[in-house]
Amino acid sequence: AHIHLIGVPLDLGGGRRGVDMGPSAVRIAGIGTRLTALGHHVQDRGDILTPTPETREAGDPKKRYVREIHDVCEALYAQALDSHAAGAFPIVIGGDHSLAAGSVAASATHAKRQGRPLGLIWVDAHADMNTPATTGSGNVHGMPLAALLGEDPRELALVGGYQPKVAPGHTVLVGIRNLDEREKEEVRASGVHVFTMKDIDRQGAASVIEQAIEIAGRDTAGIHVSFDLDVCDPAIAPGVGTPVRGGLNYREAHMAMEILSDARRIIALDLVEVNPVLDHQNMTAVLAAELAASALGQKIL
Ligand code: DIR
Ligand code: MN
Ligand code: MN
Ligand code: MN
Repeated sequence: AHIHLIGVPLDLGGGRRGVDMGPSAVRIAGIGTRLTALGHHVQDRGDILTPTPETREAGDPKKRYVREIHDVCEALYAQALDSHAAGAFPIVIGGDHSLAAGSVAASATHAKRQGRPLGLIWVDAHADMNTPATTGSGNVHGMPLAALLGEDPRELALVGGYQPKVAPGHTVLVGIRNLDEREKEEVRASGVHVFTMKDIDRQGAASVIEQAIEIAGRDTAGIHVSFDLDVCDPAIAPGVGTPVRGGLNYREAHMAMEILSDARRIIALDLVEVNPVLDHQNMTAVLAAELAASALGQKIL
């Protein structure tokens, strides 16, 4: 396939600095050469220009830096939509997860042009379904899925000029284990399909990812996978914005990507929240690069 790498060194959505180094770390970990070795034609489109938090005012404490994040998401939307229109597969390397308001919007528009809705699999320790009304932190990286499904925060919901981008019936959360109390109510009321870490413990990662593909793939133009590295256990991915114990182990993470690859329904991939400041020997970025390879056809045998 033709693959476009798009770096988004966005570090405005989280509470701790460092994820702006994620795109660089994942490139240094060899994502390009790993994908080229699989026979793909890889084009690195460089980074989307993103402001540094120290140079801006946070603004509304319930949605810090939302204006700046909106601008970055619009630029990413245009770039990722170009990739889709050129027949390429965009891999967006973050940066904090609020960038998904742009990347998923591009995939939704691409699907819409084919007359069908988008399927979305959100792989994350968190649900990212807070809104300015429910957030405790004011950190916008806890809100992008709410924006994609609904109206708030409106600056992100309206990226690309329309809302919503995805329907709850085509949206699946996988691996969640850390929700805020008010966010739990939002998730329950939304009608999205949820596979928590407990579901993975009980049913197995393979079964869960197969069910997720079935739900997100049914009657859709394709599936966007938005992968927050914090879904992985801190033992294998310490370098993330917000580590949470009890996540996917190394083989579960790879197997999820391998099964997604085998299903041949993915049209775009986000790899977000890599934070080299907290990492050991770039291992989280290396994991992200390896997982990209598994998602794009690397086979054990
Ligand atoms: C928390 C943390 N739910 C918040 N969210 C994170 O600030 O809204 N998402 N870390 O990745
Ligand atoms: Mn996230
Ligand atoms: Mn997360
Ligand atoms: Mn706008």
